[in-house]
Amino acid sequence: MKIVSVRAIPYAISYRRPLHFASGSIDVADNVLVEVETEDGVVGVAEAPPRPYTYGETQQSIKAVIDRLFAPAIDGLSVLDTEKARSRLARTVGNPTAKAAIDMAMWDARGRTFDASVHNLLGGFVDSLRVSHMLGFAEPTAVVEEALQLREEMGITSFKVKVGRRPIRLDVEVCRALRDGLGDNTELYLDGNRGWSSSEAAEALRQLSDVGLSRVEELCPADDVLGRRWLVSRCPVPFVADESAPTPADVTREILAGAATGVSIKTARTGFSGSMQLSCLAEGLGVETVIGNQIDSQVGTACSLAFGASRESTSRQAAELSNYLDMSDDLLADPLTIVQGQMQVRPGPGLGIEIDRKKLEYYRTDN
Ligand code: MUC
Ligand code: MG
Repeated sequence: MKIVSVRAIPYAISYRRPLHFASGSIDVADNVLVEVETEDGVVGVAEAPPRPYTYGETQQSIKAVIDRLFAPAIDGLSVLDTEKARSRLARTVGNPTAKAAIDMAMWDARGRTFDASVHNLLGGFVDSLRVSHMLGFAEPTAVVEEALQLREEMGITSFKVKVGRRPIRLDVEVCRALRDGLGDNTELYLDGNRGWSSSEAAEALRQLSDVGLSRVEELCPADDVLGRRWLVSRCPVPFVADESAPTPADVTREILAGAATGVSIKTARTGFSGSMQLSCLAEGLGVETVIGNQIDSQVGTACSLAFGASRESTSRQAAELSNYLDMSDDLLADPLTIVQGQMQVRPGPGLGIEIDRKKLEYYRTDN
């Protein structure tokens, strides 16, 4: 079970259509596939998506920190030593997605070694999750068309709507059009990626009070300390902390300060070990969690799925699992599917996924 090699493989797969949101946009999945190999020849995989506008990482920085610091730090550990690995990686600040990918690849290798699924090793609560899809910025008719198509073809009935534009009317019109077009039996919630001020967000919530939103996320910056608390104290639905609370300390601070009343858990930034910590913390604090999407490929989505379905509290809400659908291709030999709005957990071993080696050779950018 001893780790003998850690490989960071950059690749690039374009999106068929870009996703635009208040803090940035994505038109290419320029991720880093991470492989952890043991002396027994077992290879665990996961991946790190660079999000410079959220975490300061780039594809080059992820590869460099893994090659230079993280691979030597965990060389020789067992794949069971995830806590030792976490402690050694924590000596380097930042780099959350690089750290998370190593943790998850170790878990995948652990599952493969014991012929057990990661999902079961983590708790194995349910076998599938309800899927929620993120809708990026576009004209109201185009957003409604996209949502209707996803509902008709895949049965998706939960949508996170990206907001945070100025003037707020642009987003209010999209939300109204969605509710009119989809009717009452479809979940809608918002994510502002810190785009509005607290007063703009309050005004948007006032204008949308009859639209039936189930929750909202990062409508204004957490650094707008008093404005954010003021907004959250007036918010009639859970206010989710996403990029403002990526660590247990951040979550504790934001929730106890009244700056959020829910937490987004993204395996892409906290891996399985850190996501477990966050989930237990949120349960202890008594706040709801949602499995978020770091605009993941199918590799990242398989990780979110394995974790989200493993615990009771994380499986209650629809999980953001579907934005890989906008990619022009992916790396899995056996693609993920969404049927009747649900995604089924892969039985394993490990994450239950295999990388298509020909595709990896084609899309990798380091050869
Ligand atoms: C989200 O929930 O904020 C936007 C950028 C990113 O990396 O993830 C998102 C989705
Ligand atoms: Mg978010």
